[in-house]
Amino acid sequence: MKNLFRSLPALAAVTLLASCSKPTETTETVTETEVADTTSKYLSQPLISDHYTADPSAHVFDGKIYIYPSHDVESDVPEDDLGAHFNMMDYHVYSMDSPNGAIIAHGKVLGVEDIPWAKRQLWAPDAAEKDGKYYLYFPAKDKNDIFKIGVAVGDSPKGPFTAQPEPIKGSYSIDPAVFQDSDGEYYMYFGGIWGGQLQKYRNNKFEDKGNAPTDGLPADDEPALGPIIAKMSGDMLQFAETPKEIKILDKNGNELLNGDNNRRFFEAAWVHKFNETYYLSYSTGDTHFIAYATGDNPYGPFTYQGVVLNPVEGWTNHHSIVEVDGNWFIFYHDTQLSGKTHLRNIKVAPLSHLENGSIQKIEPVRQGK
Ligand code: FUB
Repeated sequence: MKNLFRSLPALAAVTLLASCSKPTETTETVTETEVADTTSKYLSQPLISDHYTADPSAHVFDGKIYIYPSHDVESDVPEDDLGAHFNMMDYHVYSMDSPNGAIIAHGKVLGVEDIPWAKRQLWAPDAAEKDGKYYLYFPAKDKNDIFKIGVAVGDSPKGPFTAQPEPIKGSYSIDPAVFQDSDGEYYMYFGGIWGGQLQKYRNNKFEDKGNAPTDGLPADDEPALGPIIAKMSGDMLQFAETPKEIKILDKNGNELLNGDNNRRFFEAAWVHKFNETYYLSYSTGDTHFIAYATGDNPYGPFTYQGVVLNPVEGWTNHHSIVEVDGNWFIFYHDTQLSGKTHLRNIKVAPLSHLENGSIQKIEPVRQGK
C-alpha cells in the first residue's frame, strides 16, 4: 500500500482515475490499470460500472479501504421533490487496497427483505467498527413511510450484516454518519430535509405540517435546521443520549438562516478530525455544494468555512472524507455513466488541508472541457 501512496501527491495535480472497473462478486482482486487522464472533463472516473452506486461512506478497516454506498436502481418510480425515485432495495460493500487501486466487490450484504421494520428506500448508509464487530447504519422508510435509522451487525467489514429487529430508538430522518473520536467515543450525525423528512421534527418530536418538501421548514429569515448528533451506546446499537441539533454559525457567530441556500445544511453530514479540529461537511442540497464548517468538539457549534466540493453532475451531492496512510481523500458521486439523477456512480479524488486549516476547494468537472 505504501508504494502506491508515494505517487499520490502527483495525483493531486492530475486526474486520479481509478479506471472504470467491473468489480467481481468475490474477494478475488480484479487487476485494473491505473490511468491518469487529463483530457477528460471529469476530475475522476467512476469506480464501479456494473452497478449504480452513490453516497459512498469510506473507512479504513484492517488496513483496507471499505466503501459502503447506496445501490441505485431503476424501479420506474416517477421522479419527485421527495426523492421517491431513489427507490433502493439493498446494500453492497466494496473494498480497495489503495485509492488508485483495483476495486473489489463483496456482493450484497443486506436487503430490505432482511430488515423486519423496513418497507422501502434504503438510502445513504455508513459503517463503524468496534471491538472486532462491524455495524452498518442505514435509513429506510418504515411501514408508515417514515424514515428511521437502523443498524445491522456483522463479524467482517465485508458483511454480511444482520439487521436488528427494530430501528434505533429515537432515530429519525436519513443519512447516518458515525464518527469515532480519538477518545474512543462514537457519535452519529444524521438528518436531511425535503425527502429526508428532517423538517417534520422539532426537538426530536414529529410535527407533520404537510407533505410538500418545504412544509415545516423555518421561514427564510429564521435559523436553518441543523444536522442532529447523538453519542452511541457502548454496544453501538442505540443512542446513549437524547439527540441534539447542531448549530452552524457564520463568521460573526450568527446562525445560518434557512434562506441561505448556498451555505445552510440540507443533508449528507460527515465529520472528520484534522489537527484537533472537527470538520463537519454536508450537502447544501438545492444549491448542490459540499460545504464545511469547523468546531472544537463533536457537538459544535461549527463555523461555516467554505466549499469542499463544487456541484457534480446530477442533483444530489454526497461524500465522505477519509485519511489513508497520511493522505486525505474525498469519495463522492455524480451521474457520469447514466445522465440520470437517481442512477449515480461513485468516485474518489485527493483532498488537501491547507496550512491555515482550510480545505482546498475541489472542482469535479474541469472548466472548458
Ligand atoms: O441516495 C438517496 C439520498 O440522496 C441520500 O440519502 C441523500 O444524501 C442524497 O444523496
